[in-house]
Amino acid sequence: MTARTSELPNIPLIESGAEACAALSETYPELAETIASLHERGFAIVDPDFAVEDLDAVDAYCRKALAGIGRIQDGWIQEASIGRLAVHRPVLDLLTKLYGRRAFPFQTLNFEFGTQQEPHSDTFHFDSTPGRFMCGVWVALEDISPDAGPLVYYPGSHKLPILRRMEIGGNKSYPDYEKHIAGLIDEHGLEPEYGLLKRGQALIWSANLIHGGSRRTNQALTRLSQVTHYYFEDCAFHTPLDYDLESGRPFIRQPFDLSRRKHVLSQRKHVDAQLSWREILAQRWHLWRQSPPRF
Ligand SMILES: O=C(O)CCC(=O)C(=O)O
Repeated sequence: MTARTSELPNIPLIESGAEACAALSETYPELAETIASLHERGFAIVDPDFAVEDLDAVDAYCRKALAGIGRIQDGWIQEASIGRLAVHRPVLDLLTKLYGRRAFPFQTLNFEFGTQQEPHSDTFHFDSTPGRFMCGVWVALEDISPDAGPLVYYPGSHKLPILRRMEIGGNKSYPDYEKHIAGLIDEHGLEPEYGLLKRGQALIWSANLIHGGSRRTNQALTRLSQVTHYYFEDCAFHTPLDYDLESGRPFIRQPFDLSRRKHVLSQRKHVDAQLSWREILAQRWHLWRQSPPRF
């Protein structure tokens, strides 16, 4: 994306009004269905045409490395094929068109089995200023069985206001947050849908879409998957769970852009806070020492 920063949208294009989405569909008619689904329902299922060799390599790595662990965060630091799925050009280009800012991956998670994670929104874990410039891309590494605890999500929930920590009593624990989300699902009569994706398909979810892992009814079934979390250029990036509630200091992040292989500082023009130089350098040194492979 070559737009000057002053021309970048302050709301993701797909989360802007119906008119902006209609204009986006006119520009990219081949994406009309994806645009409509993300705008109205907060998710879209796409087939990004990943290389079969990459799917095979991630699948093989997960079966070996995840045995007995179940989950690995930032596996791209060890395994190049995980990084290749995260930086897959068609995904980056698609997200950039949909959001109006350049997308970059900053975290990967790989799972062997269904997570059975309670419903939550990513905005509680990874927030941005301007808001909603974050999304998740969930990739099926095998055909997903309804008995393997598929991803569950609540269409339309992305339109709810972003929940702030103070609204659930500030320092309360994560289970209090989960209870609050369960209450919202009841209050708004949100109906679940399940991610029964085929191998190689991907589900994009909006930052505020409520999602989680449904119950595994067959414990023997694997549910190999990769989630990549994306941020967008020229924002401030923060972690609501780490806010210092007493001082009101937002916890500013320095995400690592896997596609350009460099750390990205939060833009001070959005949030007047920054990590200290010691923190910035310590994070860079920590990653450098692990010498991630090229992908
Ligand atoms: O794969 C799942 O079951 C849930 C993953 C998830 O919620 C996340 O990565 O935010």
